[in-house]
Amino acid sequence: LKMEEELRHAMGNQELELRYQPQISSNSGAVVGLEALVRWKHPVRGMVPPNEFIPVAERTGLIIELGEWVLEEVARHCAYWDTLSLPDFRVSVNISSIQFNQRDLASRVSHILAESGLRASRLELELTESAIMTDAPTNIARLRELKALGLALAVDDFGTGYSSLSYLKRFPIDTLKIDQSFITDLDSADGAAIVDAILALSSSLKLQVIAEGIETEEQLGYLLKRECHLLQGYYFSRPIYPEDVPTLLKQDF
Ligand code: G
Ligand code: G
Ligand code: MN
Ligand code: NA
Repeated sequence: LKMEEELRHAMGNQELELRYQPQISSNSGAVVGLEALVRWKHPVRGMVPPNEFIPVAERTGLIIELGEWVLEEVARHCAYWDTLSLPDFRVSVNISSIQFNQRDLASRVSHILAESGLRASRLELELTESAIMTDAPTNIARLRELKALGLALAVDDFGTGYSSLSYLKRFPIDTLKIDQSFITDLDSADGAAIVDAILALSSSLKLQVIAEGIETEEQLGYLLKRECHLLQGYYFSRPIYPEDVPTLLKQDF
């Protein structure tokens, strides 16, 4: 209960901040996307990691408000970046299963886009595999409503859930995000086999694929050899402050 009250207070008190981690095209080496990641700068406890407060926000329903704040904050940052004539890039936002389960999610997102001026084509929503595969028949309609707004959809933590391949094919999704646990395990035969399987699947379903959690030269080398489209991880950059994004976007990786 204490954490819940503190989090409620934090949201009203500008204690939440966003960081952005780049997503790099393996073809061009350019930054083509940024993943927005929320942080809680607690006045006494310092940085509270999202793994500690997102579950509290989900349990208490605060995640709805938090998630909408993230979209608005991304819109605010994009409006600023747009004044700087930077190369084109997309921003990915994590959507909790609690948010995804709202019947009116698409109209809420549509409203935020309209109010904030954020172009839908700039935005990608990351939904976890388990969120979209739970009650898949219902979710097809919700995913279609979201897609109809003109944004992109990615399946986060792919490989950790239980995907029905027939639904995966019917869902209007754009990108699979290979879970970072499989990238960490790339040095084992099993890990590499799973990554290969996900790459083959995305190729046959004509989906984009991104590897996250890349930390080493070896992991990168493996993924480049297998023509993984997009790359993300500490090897390239940790999540950075919004102020540092313009410089990062001019970098070639
Ligand atoms: O940034 P970090 O790797 O510490 O994030 C830990 C977890 O918190 C990840 O599972 C990530 O998806 C989640 N997370 C980070 N930012 C957000 C956010 O804005 N919304 C939601 N729902 N989850 C987030
Ligand atoms: O669940 P999701 O994929 O949204 O989680 C992303 C989380 O992974 C963020 O908390 C981000 O800070 C973290 N992350 C990003 N790159 C790396 C990496 O290379 N290594 C590790 N250990 N974590 C990473
Ligand atoms: Mn994510
Ligand atoms: Na993930």
